Amino acid sequence: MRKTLPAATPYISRIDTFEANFDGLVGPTHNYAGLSQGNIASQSNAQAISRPRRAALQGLAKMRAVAGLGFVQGFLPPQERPALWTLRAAGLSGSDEQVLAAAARDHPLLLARACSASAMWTANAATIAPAQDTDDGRLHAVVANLRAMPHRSIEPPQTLRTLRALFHDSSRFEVHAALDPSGAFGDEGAANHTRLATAGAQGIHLFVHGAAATGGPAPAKHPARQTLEASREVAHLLRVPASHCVHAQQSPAVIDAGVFHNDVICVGTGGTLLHHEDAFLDGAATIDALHRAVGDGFHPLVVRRDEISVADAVSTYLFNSQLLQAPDGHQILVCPIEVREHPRACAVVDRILRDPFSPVKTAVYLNVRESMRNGGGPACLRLRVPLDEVGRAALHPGFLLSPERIAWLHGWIERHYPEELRPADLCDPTLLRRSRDALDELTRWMGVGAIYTFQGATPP
Ligand code: SUG
Repeated sequence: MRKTLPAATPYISRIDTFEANFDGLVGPTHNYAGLSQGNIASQSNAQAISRPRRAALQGLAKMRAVAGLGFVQGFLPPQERPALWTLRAAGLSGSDEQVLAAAARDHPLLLARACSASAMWTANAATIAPAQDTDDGRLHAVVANLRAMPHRSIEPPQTLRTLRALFHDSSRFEVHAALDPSGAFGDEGAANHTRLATAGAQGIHLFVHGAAATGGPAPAKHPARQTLEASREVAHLLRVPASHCVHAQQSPAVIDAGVFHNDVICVGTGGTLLHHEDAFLDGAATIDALHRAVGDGFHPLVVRRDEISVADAVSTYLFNSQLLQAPDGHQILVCPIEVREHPRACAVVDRILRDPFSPVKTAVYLNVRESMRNGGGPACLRLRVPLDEVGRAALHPGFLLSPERIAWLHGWIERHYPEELRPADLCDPTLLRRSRDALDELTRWMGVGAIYTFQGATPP
């Protein structure tokens, strides 16, 4: 069934354990700088005019829609940008205005990296294992190091501060710093991780890497961002038993076709794994291993290449839809509207909804086009956090949303965000000042104290 969105309902889940989603609030410097090699949308929209206000409102509308479907919804605040400390570390000095002017004149690429609002894609913030899966009964999160892309590698210290503020109760949560990016550890967070679980059972964790640092099959054109060594270390830090982990390699050919994260070609929740038949290097072995680990409740939904090509999957972001499981077990696919506009992608969704054995019963289409044009769909924009009511009550409430709080954020975005940004606007000191004022007001409203460098937060 296609659904129009229902009016907002109370955001309380009625089941014992549920998945809360923390979406990245798009920052005021959202722009198109073509910074991500291997990400086709980022490359092809380089230097286009961006619309930060529209981007943030689209993201907020998605949060409202998912909350309105009855799911617990939270947000992670934007990071401080421009990241002036990265420009100073590169040797630029003087006042903030002078640093920005020198960067624009002599180091435009460094300036673009320092201005990226890429922290909006919180699927790359961290990897999470819920309390019921870990050997010490606490939720563990490992911040992603994002070392593959220079503009993203500056995110982890702030992500650590932000997640430690959210998960502030150390008797229930532990947030680990990112893996050392030197050597074998390239980690992209939850974008390369899927937790599958059937009712009441401990979760099975699927970790997907692009290549092993020690060699073996690897893409020829584009970087393999996630390494096997990083996935193994993350699994270890999460304190998930090895018997509950499955490691699989992405097909190098799909990385070269633009699948820079596994969540561009695969999404799962509950017992369901929706994926393209070309997603994995050895698809049959991966599905077999998951079947053994998850048991009879495992439900692979395979999309054949004669239904949709990898290229069309990448351009529509069909598999970057958000898959949500309602308390009664039925699942909802939250797709980008690009899927509805593409006859083959839309036919895949309709086929899945018609399949009497498919747990996916509903599709919802949302417009997050400003993010899509940088290669971020609905699933990239959210970090999943499986919780029970006790865990939820232990979260910092400033990160959680209600209809009133969404309305406040709406007004805050309208007050502070620029309508449009061109590449030449990034060095404007007014953008820096407006962004800091906005974040200052936001964190005061959230009640989280000083978490940003400009507020005097000490780096962890
Ligand atoms: O890392 N784009 C992001 C998109 C991340 C999508 N996330 C997931 N698939 N989970 C990236 O490539 C583009 C920024 C620019 O070019 O201006 C960018 O960083």
